[in-house]
Amino acid sequence: MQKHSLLNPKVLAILVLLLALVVSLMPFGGPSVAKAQGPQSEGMVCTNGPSFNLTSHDGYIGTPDGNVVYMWGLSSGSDSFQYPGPVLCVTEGDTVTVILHNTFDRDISLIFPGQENVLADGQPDGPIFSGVDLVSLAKVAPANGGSVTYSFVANDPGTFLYQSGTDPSIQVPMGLFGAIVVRPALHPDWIYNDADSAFNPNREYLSLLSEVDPILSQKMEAGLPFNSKNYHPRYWFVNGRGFPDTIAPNYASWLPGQPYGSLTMLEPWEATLNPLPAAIRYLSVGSIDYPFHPHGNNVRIVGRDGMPLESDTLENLAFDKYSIPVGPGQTWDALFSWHDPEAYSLANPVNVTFPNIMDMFFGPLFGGSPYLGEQGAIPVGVTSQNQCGEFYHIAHNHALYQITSWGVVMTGMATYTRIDPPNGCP
Ligand SMILES: [Cu+2]
Repeated sequence: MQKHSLLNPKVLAILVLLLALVVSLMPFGGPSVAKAQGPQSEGMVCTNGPSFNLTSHDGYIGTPDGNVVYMWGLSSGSDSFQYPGPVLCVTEGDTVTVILHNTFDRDISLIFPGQENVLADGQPDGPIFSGVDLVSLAKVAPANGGSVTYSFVANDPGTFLYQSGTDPSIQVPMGLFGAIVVRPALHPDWIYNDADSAFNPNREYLSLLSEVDPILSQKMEAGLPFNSKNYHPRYWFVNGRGFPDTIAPNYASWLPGQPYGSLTMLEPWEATLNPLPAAIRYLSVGSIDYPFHPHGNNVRIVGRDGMPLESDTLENLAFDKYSIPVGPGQTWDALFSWHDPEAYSLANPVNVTFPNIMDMFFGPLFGGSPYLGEQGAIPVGVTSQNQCGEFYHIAHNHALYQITSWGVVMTGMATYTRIDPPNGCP
């Protein structure tokens, strides 16, 4: 019921009020949010370089409306199909090598926006023409088993994309893309060579935003042509998953081709115990801007498109932003801290009278208390997946038709921020 009336302004207003209590109210029966069991359960998953073998695969992804969609993807080494491709992590100054292996019956290639002097098989790479017609933006790995070796020196720290340079209006939305993270050589826990971009290395996240037109996927699966004038995405993803799959752990067993979650986890900022923010690297391979925001919180933008926000005289030009309009092909590097300014607790209660427990609607992640680290009574029959009184807060694309999946609302390009009590979840 509530599911279908989310766009009703009255319901939205109520939702905002309830979010002020930082109560999760999303009505879904999705996967539980696993507590971090290790560095790979949540957070950005690095495939470490500087040498990579990427092989094209086709496969299927699950979408929140119960559909299964044919996709393409790039996988590291002998890994099976995945969407999106691996996050290639390298260090400033590395000579990065990417060997692309093509198993498809069409040529494919990769471009590396933001990287300079890219070589393909040892020669300067660039667009390839047949007469006046553009054939490819980069040297191709020929169809049916061909390969090509790209290399470049990763001179600049920051967040970058790699994506297909051949027939990109087809091959990018079909899934041939991924992220590159270049870490500063001397300060791997900074985003840039700037102390103001320092982050907590246990709290590093990536949100790679993408979209899928299932009709394009059907045409490719059937080997039929597709007219890009008819392109019409119906699915919107964070790290290749739609909500609520976005908040499932990395490598969730029921999402074999979609290995990356996007739940952001952090503890309240504290001057000595928890002074460093989380890092969130936003990227988009979509066709239009996505107004993505952490909902009720600002992030601090410290860089865009692999360039730190500073002047020629190294003046810090970082700024706070509520909605991050991640444009096609852009990357935005953000720092995120969660502050608990009123410090409400049982000893310092919120100065309102709470409704009777039976008059409230309880979401599956609400633990029965509005206070961080506390759990209270929940009505009989309500199941809570709350673990230790932690808070959940939505982060989503504010173009609300893009938090749908072929019409199913409150799915798609949305994920959660999880705030744990100051000492973590026991
Ligand atoms: Cu919002």
